[in-house]
Amino acid sequence: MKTSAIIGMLLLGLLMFGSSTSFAADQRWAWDPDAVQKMLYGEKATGPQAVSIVQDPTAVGTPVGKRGPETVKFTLEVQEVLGVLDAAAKTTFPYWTFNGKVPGPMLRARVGDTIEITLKNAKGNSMIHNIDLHAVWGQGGGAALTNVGPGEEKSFVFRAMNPGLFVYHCATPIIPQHIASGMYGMILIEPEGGLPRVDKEFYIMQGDMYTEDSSDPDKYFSMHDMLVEHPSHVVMNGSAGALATNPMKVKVGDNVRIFFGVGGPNLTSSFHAIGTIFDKVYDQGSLTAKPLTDVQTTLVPPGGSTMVEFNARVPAKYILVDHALARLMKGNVAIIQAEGAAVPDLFRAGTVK
Ligand SMILES: [Cu+2]
Repeated sequence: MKTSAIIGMLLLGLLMFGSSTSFAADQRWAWDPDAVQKMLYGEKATGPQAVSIVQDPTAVGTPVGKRGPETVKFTLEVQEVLGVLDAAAKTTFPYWTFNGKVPGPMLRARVGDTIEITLKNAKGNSMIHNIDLHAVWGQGGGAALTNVGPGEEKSFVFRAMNPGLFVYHCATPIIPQHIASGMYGMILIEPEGGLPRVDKEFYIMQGDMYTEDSSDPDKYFSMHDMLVEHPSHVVMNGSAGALATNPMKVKVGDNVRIFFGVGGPNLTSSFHAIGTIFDKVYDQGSLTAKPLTDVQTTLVPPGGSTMVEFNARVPAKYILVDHALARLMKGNVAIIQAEGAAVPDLFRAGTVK
């Protein structure tokens, strides 16, 4: 039966039962084509109907500890999904992701490990994808060996030669479009002996996104805006404001470590936490150089990272931003909430008695 015929019958039915109280309240169905559409086919996949692509910031993998070099295997699947771009604005975006989340999974290994990477491209996807890991010595960081069409998978093996916190991303033309659509993540290569223990670790990445200017809640990629480097959205973990709506929780006194990276493709982050000072900054994601100490704001370029640590000395909502603060207005914010008793010796209202 043709759609028009179905709608015609539906309208006739509504008119016939129009005298009943419940249907009287629903009279709008009879003249609102959008409402009829919704009744027949369900909600359009917008806003909350789209899936969340926000990576769990506590998904930091397993620390390597004191073990020796081993063989480790990671499998990533490229998933092209309609995701929530901004939950408050009820907007969506056609994301391209590693494992359905932005950033992709945090991979964790140690220096000297032999690492097998398998990249799958889910059936039903529309694009070719690959993976370039900055931890790799080899052509394209692995991209040359992992070009996969929909339904395909490819693997390669590399030896982790340098410790550090490294970005990975898709490097399929048009590369910055793949990155701006969500295809980035990080691989941590721990030094011999592992990293010092802390109480809480978090995994956060910043990205800049470019959508066409329209009133439609379903946003689409704008090549023009990407080329002129004029983002509509700047995000942490893929979706505007998501890590502020659902703050990360720590206790007062916890030593906190953040693995922070920038997928880009274009913007350098002036990474800053409002209400605290970074006790340590492992600048540029180098884990073999001595950390900087007592830093307010640190630069993180696209395709780069930093590892920062601070003690949550007082209860507060520590607000993570790029201190190029116009980007806060474009969705770039996260909150670490430290819960516990006040520490008036460090911070209090009023005057000195
Ligand atoms: Cu891709």
